[in-house]
Amino acid sequence: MALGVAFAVCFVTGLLSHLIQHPPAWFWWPSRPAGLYRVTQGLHVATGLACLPLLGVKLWAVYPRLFTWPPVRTIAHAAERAGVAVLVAAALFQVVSGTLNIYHVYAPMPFFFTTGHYWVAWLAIGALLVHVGVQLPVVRSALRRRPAPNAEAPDKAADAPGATAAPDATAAPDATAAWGRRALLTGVAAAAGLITLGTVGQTVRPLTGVSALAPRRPGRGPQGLPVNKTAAAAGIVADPGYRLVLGGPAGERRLDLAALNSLPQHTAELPIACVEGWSSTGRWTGVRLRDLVTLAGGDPERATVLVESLQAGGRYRSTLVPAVHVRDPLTLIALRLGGEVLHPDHGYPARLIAPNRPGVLQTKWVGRISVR
Ligand SMILES: Nc1nc2c(c(=O)[nH]1)N[C@H]1C(S)=C(S)[C@@H](COP(=O)(O)O)O[C@H]1N2
Ligand SMILES: [Mo]
Repeated sequence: MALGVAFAVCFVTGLLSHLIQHPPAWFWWPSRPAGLYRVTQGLHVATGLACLPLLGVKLWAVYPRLFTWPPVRTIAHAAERAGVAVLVAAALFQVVSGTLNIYHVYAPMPFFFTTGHYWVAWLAIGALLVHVGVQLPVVRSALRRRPAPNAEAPDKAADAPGATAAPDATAAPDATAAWGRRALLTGVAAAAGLITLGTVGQTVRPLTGVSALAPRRPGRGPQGLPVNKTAAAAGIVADPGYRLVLGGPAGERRLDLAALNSLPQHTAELPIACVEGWSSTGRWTGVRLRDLVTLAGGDPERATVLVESLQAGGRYRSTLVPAVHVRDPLTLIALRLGGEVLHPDHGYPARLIAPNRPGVLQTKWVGRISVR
């Protein structure tokens, strides 16, 4: 049950993250609450990590059944076993690839992580639905049946005076029998709890101190924020001749830093919430994107905006900002973080910061803004 719940939450939050990054025409994602994505993606990574021990124990518990003889009895049995094979392979692929991704270990993944992780999620959830459907009668009777007092811990029951340690011939071969239900459940709950506590501090700030396994820590990094891509890695060198190119219905204009600083400045407390599950709040100051839209001759209530980085390549060099986020007064082209001029690794001279968006869409080193 715990594995099923964790898997379902992980699937739904992952799908949501995918839709926000690749929105189809029918999809709409609000700009408020500002920290919602931080919660949904935090849940995605936390439930995914909790699946490591849950899935491990599930596989260990059913392990003998994966190797029954004869392997196939009927055509229906063969189809069911093929479904289970897909489920096991896809589920393992998801938890392993997701974990490798948050620790930035890409060597064992000779494919683009995001694409693989997205498509195999559909395989896993499809195979899971088929599996649960096929096993529904078993699930139903198991949930209805109240365990007999002694069924809780077979080894204890065997020690009780007068009890005979006769093996239960009706029970399916099941590795959990050797352990006792309670010991097993306590063990897996402890493992899942430790993994969660050990990592969730990457986004739940009060737990940062106990999260020894967290790949990133909020508050840690230049100007108190973690950095994924440094300026050096992106090939960005500070250019004293910097001009922000602003294009729109009123034509194209170039704004140097003095011009940007002379526009009305606003401050917003907003998190960077990375798809990898870490997040950290900053106090950003800069120009409202909607003010730049007005300056470019666009309609700040309806315009969408393409934001492009000075970075020459890379998957995250540009983003399309939908109208809800453009019109939100919290959406800034930030020039400062915590009152200081942006650190080069945080996107100096200017970066996009918008409420309720994944980190990958918070473009750094902004060079061009096109109002549509
Ligand atoms: N131009 C550009 N902007 C970018 C990226 C990038 O690779 N290139 N990485 C993004 C990602 S994945 C995240 S999580 C945030 C991280 O911001 P930080 O490194 O300033 O904390 O920046 C985003 N902005
Ligand atoms: Mo990210």
